[in-house]
Amino acid sequence: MVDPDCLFCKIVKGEVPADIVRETERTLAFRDINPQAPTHVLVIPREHHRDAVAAAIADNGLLDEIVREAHQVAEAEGIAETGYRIVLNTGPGAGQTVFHLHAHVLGGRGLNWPPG
Ligand code: IU
Repeated sequence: MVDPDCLFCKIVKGEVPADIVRETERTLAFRDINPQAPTHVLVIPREHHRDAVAAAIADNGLLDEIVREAHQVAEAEGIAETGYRIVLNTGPGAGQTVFHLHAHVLGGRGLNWPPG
């Protein structure tokens, strides 16, 4: 499923450029254009799902794959040992601005808790 108006679907199709760091059959990982940490990569499914909950309902196993890919990104970036954060903003009130599931992978600096 593809949403023709979705920016991340356009990245998947190669219509909008992105700094891609990893690709699998079902996922893509690229650097966030507005990084909030030394490592800030987004892992997305190629298929369009508006958020993590929609993906979990529609496709058993896809979220597992997103998390596994997030860890592969962390390994490649050298932040897996120290620790990193996987963020799934879900809904506008939580700061979701792009309605195509994306897991933020953040690390390379101290990360405070609670988040803002
Ligand atoms: P959010 O969880 O929906 O707020 O995250 C959307 C992210 O997508 C945000 O961190 C943006 O900087 C990022 N992003 C991007 O990497 N490339 C783009 O073309 C656009 C947004 I628009």
